[in-house]
Amino acid sequence: HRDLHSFPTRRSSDLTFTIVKPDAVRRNAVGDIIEQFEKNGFRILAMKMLQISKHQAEQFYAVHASRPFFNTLTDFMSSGPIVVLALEKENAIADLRKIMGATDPSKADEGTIRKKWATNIEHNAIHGSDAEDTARFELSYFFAGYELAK
Ligand code: 3AN
Repeated sequence: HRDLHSFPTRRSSDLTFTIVKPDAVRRNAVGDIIEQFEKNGFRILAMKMLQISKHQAEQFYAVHASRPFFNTLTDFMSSGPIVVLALEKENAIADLRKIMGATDPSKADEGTIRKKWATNIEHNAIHGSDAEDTARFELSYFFAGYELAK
């Protein structure tokens, strides 16, 4: 499955995947968060708004299946619309993590997206891929290769 959806024309480290989570959509933070991507040099390759089912959230977060927060996390992620984006930049994965801020917003640096918009460690406004293999899986979960800008 992964091999069918690899994106061979780009360096994997330059491509990442992000979600504006339901809490941030509810707070009308979509525009502000996308502005942060563009201001920080990310190019939007694909973007869409949708609501996922509980089952889809469980598939997407399968790596966290054994964690104690899996059930509330997947309830939350399926609780309202989300915005998913494919982003391109040199060193995209690491640089997105930098502007997101720490998972726990009380530990997030000033000026980060989570510092501004996250409510708590679970309702934390944004998801960003943490490595090349997870970025590849996450991109392929939400986008077909033909949907990405050239
Ligand atoms: P990150 O989103 O910063 O990569 P992960 O991958 O450790 O963090 O966790 C995935 C998601 O699970 C987080 N974005 C957050 O919504 C939720 N989460 C992580 N740790 C906790 C926790 N201790 N309690 C509740 N939810 C958590």
